[in-house]
Amino acid sequence: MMSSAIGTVKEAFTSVTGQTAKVSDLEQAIVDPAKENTKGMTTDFGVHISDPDNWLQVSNGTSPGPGLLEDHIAREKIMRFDHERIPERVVHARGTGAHGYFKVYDDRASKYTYAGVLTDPSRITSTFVRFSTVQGSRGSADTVRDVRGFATKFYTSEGNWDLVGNNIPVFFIQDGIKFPDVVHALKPEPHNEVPQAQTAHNNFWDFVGLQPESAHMVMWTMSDRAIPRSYRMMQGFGVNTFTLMNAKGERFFVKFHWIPELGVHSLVWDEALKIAGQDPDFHRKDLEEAIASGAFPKYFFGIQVIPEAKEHDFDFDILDSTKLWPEELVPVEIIGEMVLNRTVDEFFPETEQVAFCTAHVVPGIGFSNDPLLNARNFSYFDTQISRLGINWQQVPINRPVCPVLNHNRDGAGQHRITKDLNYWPNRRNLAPPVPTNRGGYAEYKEKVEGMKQRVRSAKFQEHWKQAQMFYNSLSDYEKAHLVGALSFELSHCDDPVVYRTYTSVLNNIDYNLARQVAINVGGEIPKHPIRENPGHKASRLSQLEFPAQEPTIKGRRIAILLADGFNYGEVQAIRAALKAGMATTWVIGPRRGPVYPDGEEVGSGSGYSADHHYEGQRSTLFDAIIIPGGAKHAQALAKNGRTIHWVREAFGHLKPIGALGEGVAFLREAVQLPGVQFASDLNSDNVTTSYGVVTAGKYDAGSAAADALSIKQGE
Ligand code: HDE
Repeated sequence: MMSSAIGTVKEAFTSVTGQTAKVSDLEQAIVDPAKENTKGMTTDFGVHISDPDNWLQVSNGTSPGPGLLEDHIAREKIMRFDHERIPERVVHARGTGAHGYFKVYDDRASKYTYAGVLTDPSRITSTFVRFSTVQGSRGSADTVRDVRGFATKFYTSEGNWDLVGNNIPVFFIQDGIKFPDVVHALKPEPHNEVPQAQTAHNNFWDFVGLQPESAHMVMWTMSDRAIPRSYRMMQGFGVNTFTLMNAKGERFFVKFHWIPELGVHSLVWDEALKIAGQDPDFHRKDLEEAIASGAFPKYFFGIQVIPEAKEHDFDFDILDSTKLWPEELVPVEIIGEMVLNRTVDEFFPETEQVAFCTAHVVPGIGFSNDPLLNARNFSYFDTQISRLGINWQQVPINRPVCPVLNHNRDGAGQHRITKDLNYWPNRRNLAPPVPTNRGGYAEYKEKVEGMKQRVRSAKFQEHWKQAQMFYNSLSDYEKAHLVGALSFELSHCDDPVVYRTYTSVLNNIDYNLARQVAINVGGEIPKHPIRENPGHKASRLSQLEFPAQEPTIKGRRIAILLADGFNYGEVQAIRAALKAGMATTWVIGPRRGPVYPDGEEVGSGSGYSADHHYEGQRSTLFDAIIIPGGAKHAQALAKNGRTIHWVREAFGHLKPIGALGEGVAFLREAVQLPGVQFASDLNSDNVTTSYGVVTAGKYDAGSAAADALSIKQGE
């Protein structure tokens, strides 16, 4: 393995909940007013301010007089405010970030690469991740139907490595020159800037209808993958084909994968739509809440590797970003994991200013001739200049944790003062190049030949097989969701040319799919298939094949629905059991504040504290609901339209609902569906489980709660 001359900074990490090298580095930039309370308020140039509330004016004290431009304190404050905004990202504007760390389990990847970050198990590498949606503006809702960005900055000893991925393994286009077109088409329409954060409009479907290479990605974006339950429960894919180089100088093609420990889970569409209004920051808060409660999100890191000699062994081109590498052909090797264990201190300097660039790779990792990657390597650097200025890599969140030294100088916002000579070669041998055998970045010596021309190579011309493979691999209800999603989106297109064209396009993928959607949206109902769908499938495309590593309720949000007169002992036991499983519990009562248990008079004593009231929250914001026993409480819940709606809606969204004792009667009344079974004997501890509804009489409350939640969503 090559050693690094520059990598003198050992990535330090004190404990799992401790501090990565990057967090220590950021501390130099942190200002904590609580620690500087002897100093008091100053101007930006450090002079104390006595009155930040009144603009200097000429006044007789009885009525305002003219304001004076001479007030440099007021002017500074207003001028700083006037320039607070920077351009939002042209895509992926809406996002949220967290710090974490990455480690590999052993050195097994050294047969493919000499990159220390991927091969040295003694290292803990600091990371910063930004999750995002693509289409909407910075202030748009989290739960919209969209691709999610999953961008990771690894602060390695050899420099920053940015793995800028998505939660979908393929992309809309094959060549980066089409990126402005696809983005213009999917963004709000130019004449009225509508719609926000969704592709349900004419221009998007017009574009993809005329661009068959998008078909595979469209299948993914119309699947449940595009409405994840949480950033903690989605996969990440590097999408592009990168390369790895080992110490012998051999090269391999590679695709990078993140697989969440908690499994891959989605919302249902009705929930996603409602949450977009009820809590537009749902995913942002979910990440923050999980980290704050110690349920640190974890992702396994995998690589798919193809030796250089096998590049042309597949019926698709492995450099085509509209194709994935089926795991049957190229298995995913899990080599490490990342844990996110720290929220940001301030959003703008960290999450907004973090700037990723696919061209940031470290020795041992390289590019391929993937024509999409080529464009990305140009675009990311370029866009950061307009967002952050030419010195964007000096911003604290972006600067590496290893030394940075070269002869690049000046530019707006230069923060470094570099002594001495600023050119190479120089007479004092300052900042010399580092040979590749001592850690300098080495390009692979690739033999290239051909004509200079604008072309798409042959295998890039086939667009349907993998779209079919993805569709065929889904379970029946995932297919039903996909039909629903296509029908929703195409119904929002009012130009018949658009929805007729797209329903015809679908007939290239599957005749029945095209028929169902065409019937729903008034499209071209096909009379016969125009292309055979031979039914080929691949494993691990359906998200059902990604359950949690271990059955877990870690980081799940559970609502306990209470009215006055509830069974206190049961609630205590339920909460303790859920807390032990690292779920968060929320008591929802008739009021935020005291709710009174059975035996305690309403209004007397301190009661039991409800976190929210029925109106303030909605069932959509929780993963499961529990209704404990208590006669008066159950009667009160049964008389309240809002609580009945709570459980009916949760049932409709396929969520586990648990009830105990008298709570069972309320649930039976509220659900009122023939076929759903409920515990009938309140004196028995037998548990009845039916359609995700778990009920018991005098069953041990803690176990009942745990049982209820072990039922998988969707069952
Ligand atoms: Fe991006 N993309 N992209 N992209 N992308 C940006 O860079 C671009 C593509 C992705 O949280 C921009 O800093 C081109 C694929 C993520 O800060 C910009 C092409 C994938 C993020 C840009 C692509 C992505 C971006 C806008 C086609 C999945 C957010 C702001 C050749 C692997 C990163 C910025 C963050 C952001 C260009 C295609 C993922 C303009 C030209 C494929 C996660 O540079």
